[in-house]
Amino acid sequence: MTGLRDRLSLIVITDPSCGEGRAIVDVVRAALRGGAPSIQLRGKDQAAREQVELARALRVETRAAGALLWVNDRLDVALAAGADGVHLGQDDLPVEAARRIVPGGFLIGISAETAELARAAERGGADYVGAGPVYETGSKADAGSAVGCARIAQVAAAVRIPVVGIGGIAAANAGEVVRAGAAGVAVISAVMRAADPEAATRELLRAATTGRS
Ligand code: TZP
Ligand code: MG
Repeated sequence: MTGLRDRLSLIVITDPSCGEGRAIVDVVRAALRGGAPSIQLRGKDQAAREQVELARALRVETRAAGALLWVNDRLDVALAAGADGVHLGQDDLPVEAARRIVPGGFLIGISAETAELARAAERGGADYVGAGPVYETGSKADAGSAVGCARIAQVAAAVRIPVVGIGGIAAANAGEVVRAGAAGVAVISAVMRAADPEAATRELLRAATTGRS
């Protein structure tokens, strides 16, 4: 597993409400044991100070496992913690602006729910686009309605950079998202709220990579 496309086959996204009083770092450790190639720190209600501390802890774990570490929204936190990349939404820093202040090789993912937004992200220098919500999700209040696999196919056909599907994805439907053209899937609840995050990660990875071939 070396190329970016492979490393985007599964992005496990953290959520502070990861269930049953578990610490995020412990759930991430389990996901890494299950083979997660990418971890994204998403701490919507966490202060920068708390995020940077957590990001540093996750940096240690991801480096040991050979996985990529991404930070959602906060480029400052990503850079301060030595993450591999940042994931930006349409209301965050524009990708062109972010590019001006990151070191060479730093990765930038952009949320783009339409083919047009995906093309703009690619033109601006994004390394991948995240598209969704593919299915209904309870994990993001303002996620909007499900766009379905047909939209994933449209977005994937519009750009050359990898597309990652997000929203309501679990082992049972990850394969169809990848067959529609996604390089991989990003999940919160399917791992963060799983009784056994290691096994859940392994299953998701199997489903996502089987969907490819
Ligand atoms: N962006 C679009 S849907 C979503 C985000 C962050 C939430 C994904 O969470 P889940 O639990 O995998 O549906
Ligand atoms: Mg965002």
